[in-house]
Amino acid sequence: MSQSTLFQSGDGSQAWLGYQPMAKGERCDQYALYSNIAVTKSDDIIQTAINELSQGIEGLLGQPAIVSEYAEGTSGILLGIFDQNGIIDECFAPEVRSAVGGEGYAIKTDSSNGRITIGASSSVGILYGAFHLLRLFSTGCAVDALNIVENPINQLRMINQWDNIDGSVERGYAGKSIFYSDNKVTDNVERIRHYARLLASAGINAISINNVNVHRVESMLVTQPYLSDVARLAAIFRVYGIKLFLSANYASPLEIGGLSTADPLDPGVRQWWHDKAAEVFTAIPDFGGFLVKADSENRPGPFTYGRDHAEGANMLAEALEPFGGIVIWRCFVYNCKQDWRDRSTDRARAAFDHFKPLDGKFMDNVILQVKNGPIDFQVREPVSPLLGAMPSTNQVLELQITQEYTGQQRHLCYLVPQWKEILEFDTLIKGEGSTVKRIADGSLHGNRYSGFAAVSNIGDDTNWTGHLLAQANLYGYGRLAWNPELSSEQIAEEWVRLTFGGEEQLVHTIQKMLMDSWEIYESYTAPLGVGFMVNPDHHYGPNVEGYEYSMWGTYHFADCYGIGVDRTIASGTGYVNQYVGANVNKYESLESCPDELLLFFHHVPYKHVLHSGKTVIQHIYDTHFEGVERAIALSDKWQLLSGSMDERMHKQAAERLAEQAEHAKEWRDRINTYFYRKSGIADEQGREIY
Ligand code: GCW
Repeated sequence: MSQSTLFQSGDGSQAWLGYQPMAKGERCDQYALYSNIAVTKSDDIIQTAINELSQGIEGLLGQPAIVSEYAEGTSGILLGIFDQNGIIDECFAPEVRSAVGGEGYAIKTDSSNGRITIGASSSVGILYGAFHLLRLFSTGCAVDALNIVENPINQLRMINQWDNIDGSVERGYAGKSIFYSDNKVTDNVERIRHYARLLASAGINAISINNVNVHRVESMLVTQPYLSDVARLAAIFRVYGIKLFLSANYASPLEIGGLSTADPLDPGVRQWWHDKAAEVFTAIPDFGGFLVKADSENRPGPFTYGRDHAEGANMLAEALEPFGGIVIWRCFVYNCKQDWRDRSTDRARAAFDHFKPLDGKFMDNVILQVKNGPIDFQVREPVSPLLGAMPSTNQVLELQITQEYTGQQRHLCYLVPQWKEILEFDTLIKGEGSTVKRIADGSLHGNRYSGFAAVSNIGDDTNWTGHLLAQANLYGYGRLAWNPELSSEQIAEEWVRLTFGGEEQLVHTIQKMLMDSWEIYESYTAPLGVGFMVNPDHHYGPNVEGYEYSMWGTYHFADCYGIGVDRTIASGTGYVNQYVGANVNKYESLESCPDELLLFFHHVPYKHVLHSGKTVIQHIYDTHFEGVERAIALSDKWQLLSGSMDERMHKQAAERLAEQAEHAKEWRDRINTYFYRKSGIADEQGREIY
């Protein structure tokens, strides 16, 4: 590989916006034609677009971009909003202009006058267009005949930080918070600004900046002096087109407001929230609204006062409505004080049982946020039957980018393929074609609000995500929220090229590692959709009975005869009945239940034969032995890339991949030993089991 194609930025801190100097040659000469940037009219967001373009061009071409106001005949990159300047309008046919929505853009090359024009109906459209063009430059695409029209498919494309004001991050695996330390909002905003760039470049347009578990000090983020600090952060995100939200504590009137109740129907409480909303919107006029975890895992909520979730959420929604704010109400509600002997309570049923009866009762500015699966971000779960089940209620899909149950950014697990499966799942709620992606994009039910939310995976580690390759999940989430039709392979390839440069062997090696990683992680952890089997509390590492007798409702019921949770209508918890149409039979019947979810839906003997032809027990042994081999192979493949990227970046991932290979062995041995001893059935291949 030639020296010039080596990626130099070094430590991963630039993530996918590294803009490393290009090798001299045809492409470089082509891009050099567009190193002037001309603008018809600017504002803060367009200025951001200009800065980003300048920075990108300077990095790639090694020479500063020249920025000017548009004058007759200027060549280079031209930016402008439709209907403001004839020169922009002339570049695009009227159909093109009308096809560009609020956050969309059009890009067109006119090689006769050496110009690439980015036109949009808003400044943020220009910013997204600028990032698109930079992506083309950075991945070495031809730009001499561009004719692009793009709109985001999803309306809300949100990130949830689970950051606490003491600087810790709940389920954070990449260091401390970049937002807070020592019970204060940080003054060191450069990192936050850089984060805003990364998010906007991937298409994110909203962020909640504190943990959904809102503790005492965080509850005060809506009051001075904290509110001024929050306003400072809002200003950073604003110029990147990102709206700021706060997680709110439902008991605030009681805990910080000096009232004796937080009952949503109490007039004093209503007034308190109304005044609070007014105060917040005075400080942050474009504030997004509140994200709320209520009556969930010991957090306060309307249940304390005998009120339901609709009464609870609507009270906040009324307070925010005059200012255009919204309430995002999480549906992660279940009994977390269960007894394992009680076989009728099923955590998987809980969200649907709680919320489905409330369809139509929520105000227009309430959105329900529903986790992708009915349990909790496991490596494999069926799609939550609540998604799409409330046609008269706004919903967003919640994903988890942070790898709580998928290796905690010590193991490689590229999650985009998992998310794609979720999005393609057909709920059949309005007949065939009622896919989750059509629920998330709002087209299935035509709701006012819809979209994606996801728990962030970043912290103050130099490379943002601890595991360098976990950056692909953050990038991939944004890209998928923008356009769920993009393939996992495409997103992986894009990210690799942007992060490591374009050397083909390297691109294909890393892309393949990413693409294989989810399956590999699944193969050596909890089998066949049964989930958990992790150590309590921190959730890292194997512990088959870690949650088996606890109150959290996450059991696998393994005994000497068999394993799995009977969630059938015929003999189990009846969870299967929450699905619609052919999905009910698919999961109810042992014959048609997909292997990978078998133990989620059924309790079977160890000798039950899967569709694959193997028995359950042999499947467990085989996948665990193979999984370790494949984890070792990941590490070996990465070793071969030494020398084709900066050593520091290589080392970051090499260490994690080596740890993964070792830790996979521990998973293998604990799981295999447990089931060998429980079942008394030997491995057909006689491999070593302890
Ligand atoms: O995944 C579980 C986590 C909790 C988290 C909770 C939630 C923020 O273990 O740490 O709390 O879900 O989603 O509310």
